[in-house]
Amino acid sequence: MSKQSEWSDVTASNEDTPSSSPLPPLPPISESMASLPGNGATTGQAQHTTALEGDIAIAKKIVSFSLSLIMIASLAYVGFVIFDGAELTGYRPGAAALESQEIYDDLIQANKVSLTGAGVTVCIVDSGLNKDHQDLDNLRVSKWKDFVGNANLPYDDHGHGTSMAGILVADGWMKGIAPDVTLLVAKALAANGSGDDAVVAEAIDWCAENGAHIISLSLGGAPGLLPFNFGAERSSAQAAEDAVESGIYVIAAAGNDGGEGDDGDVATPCSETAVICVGGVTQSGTHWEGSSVGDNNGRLWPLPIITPRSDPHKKPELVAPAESVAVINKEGTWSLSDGTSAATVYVTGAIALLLQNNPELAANGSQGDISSINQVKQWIQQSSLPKANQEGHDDNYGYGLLQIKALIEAANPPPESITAES
Ligand SMILES: [Ca+2]
Ligand SMILES: [Ca+2]
Repeated sequence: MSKQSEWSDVTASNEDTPSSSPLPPLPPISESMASLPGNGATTGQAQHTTALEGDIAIAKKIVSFSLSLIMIASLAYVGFVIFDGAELTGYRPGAAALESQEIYDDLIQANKVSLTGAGVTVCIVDSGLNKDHQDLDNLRVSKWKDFVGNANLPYDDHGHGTSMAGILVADGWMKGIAPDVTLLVAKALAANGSGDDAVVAEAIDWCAENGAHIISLSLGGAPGLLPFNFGAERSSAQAAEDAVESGIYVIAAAGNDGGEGDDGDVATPCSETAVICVGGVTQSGTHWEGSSVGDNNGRLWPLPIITPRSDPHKKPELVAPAESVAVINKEGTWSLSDGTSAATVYVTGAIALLLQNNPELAANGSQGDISSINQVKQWIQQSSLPKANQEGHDDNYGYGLLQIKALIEAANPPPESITAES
């Protein structure tokens, strides 16, 4: 409801438009994905709005960056039903999902640390959460807020949020990266997987107000076209900046418009300086072709103006699993999913493990500040694994592939007497 009226506020700002005119229909998800620059045609839009109005509408639209909308026929990956004697005790994922989990855990060193994220509070802003999955049997959601429908109990009418949460906290066939975190869930994306930028901003603020150490954003929108905010509404970029200024880690997706159709930079809000922006890799560790490129030497045209970026804030900062990632789904089974959405949650999990090991790096209420985040980003730069022959930052591959053990070691160097011998 609120989303429709926000949408109409943008397009009805022309005073010639009678206030009683019907709202433009909300595009189905396939269309709003397609309307992201680089993802295809924007047929139809030009009939209703001027080019600038259309651009503004796009800039105010946030979508979940995952192709899990078209999750590979989940039933094919259920595998088989488990019988204990004659009794049905559950289902298990198919071989492809289990194999994918193992490959990626190995690739990012998730299997080389024994931390679980205990004591760390993570807030996921997405389409919600369906807790009924058997891999979430032990999950307790600490706080839930529905910015779309105002429901008191968690639900997920899209599925993206459930799949993303599973990468972090599943504890069954799927093993989340940090299953013991304290979980906050904000539903800001609607049943079609998209939402309004101002609503996402509200959700980010809620995460910060409710004690999040880390805010995980598997979503994004086209970069703002002008160097100021449209209207009086708060943007997700502003909310993310305020969160990092207070020492809260914000992890966000680079976007899935990689390749020829790329708009030339990562999405908002991951484009914000101190936000950690995550691109994607395949199971062989190569750049996933759908993962967005970062513009790090800056540009004046086309808008938006991008100022050159410097270490350790070049975009994307790093890459993580993004192709055929094994996820739980809201139907209660398992799927394989593509997208920088998934990659984002892997990095969220890694930072949660780091903060469990080094709680002094986490914001403590209002005590935190951005210096810890800048420090951790330097460690990300140092510890991530570059691709072959990579020198420095790569616009597609970032500083390299997430290496969880190496990241924690970078933050905890051995005593000097030992390093002196080596
Ligand atoms: Ca892009
Ligand atoms: Ca450039």
